[in-house]
Amino acid sequence: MTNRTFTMIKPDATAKGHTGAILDQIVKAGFTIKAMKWTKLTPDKAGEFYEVHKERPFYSELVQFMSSGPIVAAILEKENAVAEFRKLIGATNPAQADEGTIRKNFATSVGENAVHGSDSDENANIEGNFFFSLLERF
Ligand code: FUP
Repeated sequence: MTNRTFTMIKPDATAKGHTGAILDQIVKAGFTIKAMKWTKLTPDKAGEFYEVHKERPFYSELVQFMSSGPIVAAILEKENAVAEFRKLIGATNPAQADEGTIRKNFATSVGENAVHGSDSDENANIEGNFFFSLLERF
């Protein structure tokens, strides 16, 4: 699984009409789309996805935000995908993100930071399985 990662284009970015531009940047960076869907998380599903952050002070705000509008969920493939994609999206806080990264280009704050990218191969697998059945990935 080391060549796959999982991403979401978050509600702030879909609401602002950045979906196409973000997908274009991802594909131009050499990632292949192996699964993709336009969907919306319920608060319960968002809470489940971010369960690991349950004790953090920003958890309820995060759950509220991530269920506030549509998202794009996708499984991406590239050699060394997890690390390469983290590099492409930039730091969690867009103010600290490098020039040209997706978060520098499209995010507005730590909370509303345009995209998610898995932080390990193990989580990429878990997160991909959260959204996609075997019939929905290629
Ligand atoms: P990242 O892996 O870069 O998405 O960042 P984290 O796993 O540290 O955080 C997950 C999500 O929690 C972030 F995308 C946004 C949210 N968050 C906040 O809202 N406030 C914080 O201080 C840190 C994270």
